[in-house]
Amino acid sequence: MIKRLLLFLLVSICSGVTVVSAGGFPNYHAHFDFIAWDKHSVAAKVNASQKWWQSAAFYQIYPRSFKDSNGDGVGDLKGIAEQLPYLKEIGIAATWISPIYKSPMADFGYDVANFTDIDPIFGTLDDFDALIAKSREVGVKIILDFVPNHSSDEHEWFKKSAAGDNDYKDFYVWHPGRVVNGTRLPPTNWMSVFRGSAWQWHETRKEYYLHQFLSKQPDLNYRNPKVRAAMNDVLRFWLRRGVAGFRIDAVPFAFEVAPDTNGNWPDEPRNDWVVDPDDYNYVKHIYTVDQPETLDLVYEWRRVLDEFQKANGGDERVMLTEAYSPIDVVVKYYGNDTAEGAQMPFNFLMISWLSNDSDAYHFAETVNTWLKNMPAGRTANWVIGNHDQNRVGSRLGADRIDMLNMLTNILPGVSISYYGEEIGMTDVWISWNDTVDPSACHTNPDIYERFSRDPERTPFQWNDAQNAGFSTAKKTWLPVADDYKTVNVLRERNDALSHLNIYKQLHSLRNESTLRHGSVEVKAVTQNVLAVKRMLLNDYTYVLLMNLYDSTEEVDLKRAFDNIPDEFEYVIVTGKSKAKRGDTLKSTGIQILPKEAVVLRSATKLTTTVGYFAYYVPKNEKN
Ligand SMILES: *[C@@H]1O[C@H](CO)[C@@H](O)[C@H](O)[C@H]1NC(C)=O
Ligand SMILES: *[C@@H]1O[C@H](CO)[C@@H](O)[C@H](O)[C@H]1NC(C)=O
Ligand SMILES: *[C@@H]1O[C@H](CO)[C@@H](O)[C@H](O)[C@H]1NC(C)=O
Ligand SMILES: *[C@@H]1O[C@H](CO)[C@@H](O)[C@H](O)[C@H]1NC(C)=O
Ligand SMILES: *[C@@H]1O[C@H](CO)[C@@H](O)[C@H](O)[C@H]1NC(C)=O
Ligand SMILES: *[C@@H]1O[C@H](CO)[C@@H](O)[C@H](O)[C@H]1NC(C)=O
Ligand SMILES: *[C@@H]1O[C@H](CO)[C@@H](O)[C@H](O)[C@H]1NC(C)=O
Ligand SMILES: CC(=O)N[C@H]1CO[C@H](CO)[C@@H](O)[C@@H]1O
Ligand SMILES: [Ca+2]
Ligand SMILES: [Ca+2]
Repeated sequence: MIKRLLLFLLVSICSGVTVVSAGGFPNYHAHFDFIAWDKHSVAAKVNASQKWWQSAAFYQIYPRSFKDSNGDGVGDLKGIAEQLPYLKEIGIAATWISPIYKSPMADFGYDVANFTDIDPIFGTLDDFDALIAKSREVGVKIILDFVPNHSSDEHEWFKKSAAGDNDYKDFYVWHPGRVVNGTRLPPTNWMSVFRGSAWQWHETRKEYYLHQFLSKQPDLNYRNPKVRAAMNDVLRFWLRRGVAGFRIDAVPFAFEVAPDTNGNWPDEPRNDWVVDPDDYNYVKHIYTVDQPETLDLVYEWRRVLDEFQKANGGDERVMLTEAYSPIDVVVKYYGNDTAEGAQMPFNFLMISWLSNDSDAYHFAETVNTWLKNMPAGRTANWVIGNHDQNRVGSRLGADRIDMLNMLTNILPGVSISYYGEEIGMTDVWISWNDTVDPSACHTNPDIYERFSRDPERTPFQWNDAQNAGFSTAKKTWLPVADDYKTVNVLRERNDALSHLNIYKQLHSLRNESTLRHGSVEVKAVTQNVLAVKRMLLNDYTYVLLMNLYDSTEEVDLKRAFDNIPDEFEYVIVTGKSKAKRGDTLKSTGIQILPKEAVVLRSATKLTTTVGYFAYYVPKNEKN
């Protein structure tokens, strides 16, 4: 998703928000279906047989930047295989890898020329098989990025479609265009996400084809059952090779509105506030995103995964779907009463709603909105960064990296990290000359920084050697951050309070039964302090406290929450704390220093369900 698009969607997302009252956490249990509030039979609700992914930690690898094994300055599959033990070390269950398919790289792999082959820059199918073998040995699952909306114009399907080959004629979205006053014009006013018309004239076929992204990325025609079958076969190809599932790219763009009986589409209405006629938001995207047919498609892919598992056994295969759509649309991707969808429709609220001046009320509202809107029996997920967003340390503050890692890992459900978040990597300024991201290169030196995604895609920082240990090349595909001598894995392993060690502590804590099965309550205890309470009957209570600002705050947990034990112990502290791990404290009069974040564990186990509120039950799904 390019940033411009995100900004627009933000407006529509934000307009529907209900604000959580400042006077305390409202009594939501009537709306929270997934949270069974039943104080008489709480214990019976703990179901220890969670599926492997339901409280797992996921990690996104941007393959060009993770590890280069052959010194050409670009990361590759052998590099990833070599470093899988690192992911195991930090507690990752599965990693999703941005596209590695054969591609002319007009959009760094999001323009696929062969969905069932590996691009030589990343290696070969044999290297992929070796990666899977290694992943089984190490115990970190591999998830691939699936790019269904479009192929490259260099894909065989497109070449055949353009040549009018009968079998492929309708694989893409074609139209002869409109003739107005003797001039040929595109069929509609639809816009490309990367500026300009979404229609490109094709000289051979003498028709326009649709491209919601670059003109080198023609949209596949999902109204053609042959296209759906061909893409289902792509999923099966990788399932047979051993992947644990797919992250699905740009889902909302899969369908456009159906054409009328004459084969024509309607124009989209104008957005009056946009004057630049090449801007994606010049029109309102009512016919080109979030069409209702998209849900069927997602459910169909899930059936492909489930059928494969039924036939071949093994752990449940998973789907993560990317959609920066309004929350009522996003949660539908989970499925409905009769059809299963994605186990993890990405929760982008922390990316879309939070800024560096968000206060604790705003944080609480962001978290609770997801919990409140998630359908019954589903599992939450928490994302703070990806390859399309400025890094979380740059967006929300470098001195808040630890507290944000704490938040995504103490909340119930799945945590998803973007490579580098665990060591505190921040955006790297990239000069116009070094800029390679097409969404920036299509602009000009004065404005490219607003569009560039290069700053969040720089090489991973392994150690303080040349190119941060990423590559032995003279020049890497993007420059390495200047801070690599201090921000790197090797140094942080040896520093007890480094970002990396705090991240590792969080990931071992996630396996505690309270954090896997316990209830959750999230609230602002003051304007600056966010608190997350996790509790489970017959087990320890955990509390995360994070002070977002530079004041020193005093917190009384007994006033903030019901049923709080008298004594706690610090289980995770950061470099901002005076307290040490293992220090004990009373639950009243807790001092929280500027930007301090701590995880506390009660000294005693919970024996009563008084105030037992917001019980989170990640139910197993139907088989
Ligand atoms: C836990 O889930 C499994 C699988 O769905 C089910 O068979 C079992 O009965 C559940 N146990 C409890 C205590 O609900
Ligand atoms: C795509 O790659 C596969 C290798 O998995 C190869 O067999 C096939 O011929 C390729 N398809 C095209 C259209 O090039
Ligand atoms: C077509 O020509 C007519 C008459 O000259 C003019 O009024 C109209 O605006 C033109 N339409 C377009 C789309 O240029
Ligand atoms: C679930 O979604 C499918 C596909 O959109 C639809 O056919 C079915 O009617 C839906 N079921 C319910 C209960 O809404
Ligand atoms: C947020 O970021 C802006 C721009 O970088 C900066 O001016 C501002 O001081 C920051 N605010 C906080 C609360 O850190
Ligand atoms: C960018 O490249 C141009 C042309 O190669 C060169 O003249 C200019 O000095 C370079 N600018 C920087 C900041 O490196
Ligand atoms: C998590 O806890 C279970 C038992 O509660 C144990 O079998 C498993 O090995 C633990 N996993 C990790 C990664 O510590
Ligand atoms: C949401 C989104 O745009 N994701 C990817 C979709 O495809 C485009 C074009 O290939 C990529 O640039 C995006 O990263
Ligand atoms: Ca390489
Ligand atoms: Ca499409």
